[in-house]
Amino acid sequence: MSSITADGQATHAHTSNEFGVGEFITTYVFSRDHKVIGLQFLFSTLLWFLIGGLLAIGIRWQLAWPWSDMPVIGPMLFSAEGGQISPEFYTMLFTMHATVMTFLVIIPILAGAFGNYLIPLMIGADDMAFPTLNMLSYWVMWPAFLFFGGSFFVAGNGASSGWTSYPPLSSISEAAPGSGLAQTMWLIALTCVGISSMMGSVNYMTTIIQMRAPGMTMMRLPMTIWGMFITALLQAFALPVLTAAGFMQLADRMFGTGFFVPEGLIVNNSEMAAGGGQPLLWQHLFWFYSHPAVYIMILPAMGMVSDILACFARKPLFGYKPMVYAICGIAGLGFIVWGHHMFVSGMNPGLGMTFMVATMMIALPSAVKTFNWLGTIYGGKIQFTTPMLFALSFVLMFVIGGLSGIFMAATPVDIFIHDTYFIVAHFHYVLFGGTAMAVFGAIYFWFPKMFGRMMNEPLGKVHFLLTFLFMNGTFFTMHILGAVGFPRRLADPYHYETFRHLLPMNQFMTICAILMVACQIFFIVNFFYSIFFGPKAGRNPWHANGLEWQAPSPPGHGNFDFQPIVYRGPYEYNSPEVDEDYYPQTQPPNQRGDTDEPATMVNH
Ligand code: HEM
Ligand SMILES: [Cu+2]
Repeated sequence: MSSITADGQATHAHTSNEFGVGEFITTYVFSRDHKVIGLQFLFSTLLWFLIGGLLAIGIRWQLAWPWSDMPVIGPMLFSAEGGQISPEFYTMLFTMHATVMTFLVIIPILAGAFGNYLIPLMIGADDMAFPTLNMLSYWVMWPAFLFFGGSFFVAGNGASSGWTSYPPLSSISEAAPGSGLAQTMWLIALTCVGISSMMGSVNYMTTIIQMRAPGMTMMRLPMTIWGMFITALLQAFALPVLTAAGFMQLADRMFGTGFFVPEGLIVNNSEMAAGGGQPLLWQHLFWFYSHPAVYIMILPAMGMVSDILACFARKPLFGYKPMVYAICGIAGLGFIVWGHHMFVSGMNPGLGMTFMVATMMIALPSAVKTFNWLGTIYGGKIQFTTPMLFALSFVLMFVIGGLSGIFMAATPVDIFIHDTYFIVAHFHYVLFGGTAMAVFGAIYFWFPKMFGRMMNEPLGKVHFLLTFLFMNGTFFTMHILGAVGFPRRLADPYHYETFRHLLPMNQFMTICAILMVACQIFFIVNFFYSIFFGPKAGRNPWHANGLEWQAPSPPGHGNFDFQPIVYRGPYEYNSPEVDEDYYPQTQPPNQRGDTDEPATMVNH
């Protein structure tokens, strides 16, 4: 399966006349090669990123220019209303925006794209432990793509009970226009995402435990791999709960069970048949998954940022072991704080207090990570490359998002700011300012490995600068709105006189948001141009230490053209033992010299 010829080319390479349709399908479509699967995830999720971004513009349009014709799309969709967004459509927009971003972009781009691409390469394996399962984990995403995508074309134009899918709106088909078939399709799609992630996580855990190259001890793993490993554990333990809960909600809708439907509920003047259930039970089950899920959405990003920071500060990562323990601490605590999403659900104040304290404790390992990143760059010879700029902004934005989290964790404060734009500000700082910026950085960083060519630096910097500016213009303002109580998930907050003076601020944010989406053109052009015409990269263009940089760019089938043997951790930059300012993990000790050629000698 993974034989390699001497020049590092995959044995699968054939001349074009030998290359049949069947071969094309097994190589590029139903491929079992982790790199192809990783790229499949990358391209799919980037496409959904664009769709999710456009949905967000729809939301922002309504908040800036409420009840005015939406250009182009408005007349197409709502000719009867003269091109206005309807309240139901607005509800669908924020539901599907969040759904797409969470389940089709952030989670699969981190675990699916980067997890797949990087894990075997960074630990020195030729592929994943279960290549077929890996292939399935991508292809099970397709029913999810089709069901989520198809739900736009049925009654309601898409599910509309929020990405949190709270009952009774989500459990009763008659509750709202989007509660019918669209909601059923949403639940089926979610189940597929769940199954895909579970297959992925089993594979990642096994691969990281079993397939590491000789010498690659757990404490020599790059932070990216630690992030992916702990994320896989989180997925394995939290996801079954959500998937089961999704089935229960489907059963409530399709088979008349009453898990989440309360007794005596009256909808459209008729009493619901099934009852005796608990809407709050859904909230518990949902957040028991979805709080750990926010760490699924950031731990791999933290890992990738650690690797990028160390590489471009040309310094060892500050406090490797505390960083590993901090990831474990965040993940462990992540399981006992879900109740902070339910402070205003009428829970026992004693319980609220417990959740509050537990949540605040997460700030400790988070701070350990932040200080260690600062320690890493402190005094370093910083190279301000595009990936480095994105990684630095991750740290900055994560600090803002983490601090607003502590405000919300305090129950008395949260009672005031719950369901306001403050919450929206918080999670966009961690998810867009944090994870999405890290993902951009990671794309610029590993692009040369993936495609064998470099991306354009000046274009990358323009992309960074504009995204960073407009991102803050859009999301920072949300804190201010939230602090005065501006509600989230409402099609027309200006219905209330108190919020009318906030309209200009909202218009500012919408303009920033439109510009933020628009400036992604710099990324799109750079990305596709560089795939074909970028300057050739060589094996190790950044002079980094990780194993992936010793493989050919792009690596052939089976990854390495030599057996990698690991002598040290990945962060030995500026080591006194060698002349260069980097010291690859595979370079045998005492062997000075050209590291462009992979080290094949073993001398213990
Ligand atoms: C220091 C760490 C953090 C703390 C203390 C914290 C705290 C909180 C609290 C208390 C809430 C609930 C607020 C409410 O609904 O009234 C919340 C919501 C949220 N947090 Fe965090 N958080 C932290 C980090 C993160 C991270 C790293 C992410 C994602 C990567 C994240 C994503 C979210 C999301 C998506 C929501 C809103 C969910 C929704 O209602 O739709 N948080 N956070
Ligand atoms: Cu949470």
